[in-house]
Amino acid sequence: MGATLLIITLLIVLISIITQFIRDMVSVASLTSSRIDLDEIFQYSQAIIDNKHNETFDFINKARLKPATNSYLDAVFPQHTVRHFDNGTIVKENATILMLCRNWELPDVLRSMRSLEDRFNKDYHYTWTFLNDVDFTDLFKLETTAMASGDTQYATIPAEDWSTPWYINETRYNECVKKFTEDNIIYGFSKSYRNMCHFNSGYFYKQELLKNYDYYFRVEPGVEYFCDFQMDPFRLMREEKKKYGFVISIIEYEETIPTLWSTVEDFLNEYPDAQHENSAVEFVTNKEPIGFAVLDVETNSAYNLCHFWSNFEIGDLNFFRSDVYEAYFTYLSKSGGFHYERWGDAPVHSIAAALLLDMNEIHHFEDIGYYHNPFHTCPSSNNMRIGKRCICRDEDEDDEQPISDLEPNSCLTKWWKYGSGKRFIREYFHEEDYL
Ligand SMILES: Nc1nc2c(ncn2[C@@H]2O[C@H](COP(=O)(O)OP(=O)(O)OP(=O)(O)O)[C@@H](O)[C@H]2O)c(=O)[nH]1
Ligand SMILES: [Mg+2]
Repeated sequence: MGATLLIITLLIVLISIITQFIRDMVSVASLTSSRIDLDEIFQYSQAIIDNKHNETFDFINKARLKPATNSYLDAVFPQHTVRHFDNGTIVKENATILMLCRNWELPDVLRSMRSLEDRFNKDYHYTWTFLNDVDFTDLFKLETTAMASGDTQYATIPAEDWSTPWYINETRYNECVKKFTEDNIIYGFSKSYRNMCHFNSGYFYKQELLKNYDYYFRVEPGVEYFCDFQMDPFRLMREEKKKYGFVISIIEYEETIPTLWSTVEDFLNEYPDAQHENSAVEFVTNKEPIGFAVLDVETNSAYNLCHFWSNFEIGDLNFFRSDVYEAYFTYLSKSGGFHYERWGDAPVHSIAAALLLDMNEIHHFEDIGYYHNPFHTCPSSNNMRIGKRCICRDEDEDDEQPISDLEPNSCLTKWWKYGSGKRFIREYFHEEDYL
């Protein structure tokens, strides 16, 4: 009897050990397969999307924005960056990464480089071009060369491309700077900031080092890219015939540009053919609030203050080199507004892009997560965030001022409605290359 009981107990223990073992094996197997199976990750992310109330879709429906193909469900993300090879050599575009900066910004320069190299350039090795109004130090060159995965090149900007133009009246200039300083207008006190904006508006693309390139990717010190690129944005620019690319669009401080729009109107009167027949003029002039994201813009001109935040730009240098852009810049510069006021290169580039280009030549890189103090943006689709391994900033961080693309200070909804519409992720990944 005792022996039978012992045998039964042993059997039960044995069975439970075997059951546990089988359970463990099954869970290890599923864990292993989920680690290697991207499909499962995306099914999981899809479930999140399906279950979650999707405010973006609701918003688009409410606002009745332009219809577009909803291809979120079909998005496929490559495990690795998709690159073109020709005889074993990577095919790159005729492009460079461009940074205007100062020697003392070196730590932040390196931070930006590290981020962009990790997320994009380590797979391509595009050359970094550095510009400065004074000579770069040996230390700057040494450390940035070490950080770059490709070549680096450095230039000192010629004094005539940086300094105050001859047609600016020195006395009036000083008075204006004083007034802007007293009025506490952002960067109103700074002449070097004005030089920088003037240079970025009309001289960067004329620099010797850029002369042979078609595309540039503007980078500033201290920025961060949140997601793997997984594709070459320069290639997208060329293949899709894009001339200006942005990630964030917000409203400008009106007090920095009191006469910018009226000067643009004067320019258009003088050059009536300058404006493109399919321009995005509505994007920069329409003041109607859209949906629940009420943009409360009361301005003193027809300009609604929307601009592309130009610390991030991927652009076609040939657009800036065009006769029409040159005429536009020269007209604005001669009016004196860069100096007597404090026009930023952001509204100047943006108005040019919105008026002089076909709206379809402007591209919103909605798949690039990006931070430049104090704003940041991240792809709105969970699927995309996971697929591109984004590490987005926490929207609740109270020392930051997050820019959700549907916040009132964002102009993105205007871009969706009056620009070239909302794009969907399927367009970014050149699926035909790896499906
Ligand atoms: N070489 C040089 N670069 C400058 C100068 N002023 C600004 N820059 C660069 O021009 C770009 C824009 O200047 P920022 O100071 O970042 O201007 P911002 O982005 O409007 O403002 P914050 O980033 O908020 O300070 C950055 O890449 C700077 O490094 C200057 O006097 N000399
Ligand atoms: Mg900056």
